[in-house]
Amino acid sequence: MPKLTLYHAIPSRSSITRWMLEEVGEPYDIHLLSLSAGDNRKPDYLAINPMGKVPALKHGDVVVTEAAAICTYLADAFPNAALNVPVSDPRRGIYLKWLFFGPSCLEPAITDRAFPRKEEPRPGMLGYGSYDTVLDVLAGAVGKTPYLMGDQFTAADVVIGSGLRWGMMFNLIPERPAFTDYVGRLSQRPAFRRAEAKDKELAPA
Ligand SMILES: N[C@@H](CCC(=O)N[C@@H](CS)C(=O)NCC(=O)O)C(=O)O
Repeated sequence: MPKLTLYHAIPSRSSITRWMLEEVGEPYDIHLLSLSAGDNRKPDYLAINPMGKVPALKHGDVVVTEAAAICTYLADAFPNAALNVPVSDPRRGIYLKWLFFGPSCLEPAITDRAFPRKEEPRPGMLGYGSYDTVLDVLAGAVGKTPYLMGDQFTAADVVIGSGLRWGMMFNLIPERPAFTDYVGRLSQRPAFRRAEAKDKELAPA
């Protein structure tokens, strides 16, 4: 079985993938980096991820970067965990939509909120359109069923749930009942709680 290693920093977006690894339930190693010490800009790490960003995942000889891609990859690589929607399933398209919605719509909408631009861009030029549209679309999706894919919890919930949780934590997303219920439900998952506890143990003092 090829070894899994997560290049991780606490706190950071790599916690999304730590949670995903806990959901998958396969053994993995952590390679902890200190962003404040600049470990992510050192040549040995740039050889793993030339972007100098965490997370990165090594699985045998394969290196995957970008949190949402790592979640997608893990869900497909370990189908027994039932965290993916297989290619043969017509629901795969919707599943992929949510996986991409995280980094292409939700995250930029949040970061633009945190760091407003000097000039208001035309909504047509923004991949996410408008902050309000992103939130309305998400509220409609997470308010109807327990998870984005209905009763099935998937990698898409790890990606979208992490974004919503982070946004609400920093008051960049309003605490609409649909969001607090959804994130509350996800936060009760044993894998999420394990990931948080393990990060707490490892976190630099
Ligand atoms: N698009 C990347 C973003 C990753 C990212 O920005 N990670 C931050 C930590 S939250 C980082 O590595 N920052 C260190 C730096 O840029 O020097 C992903 O989704 O994985």
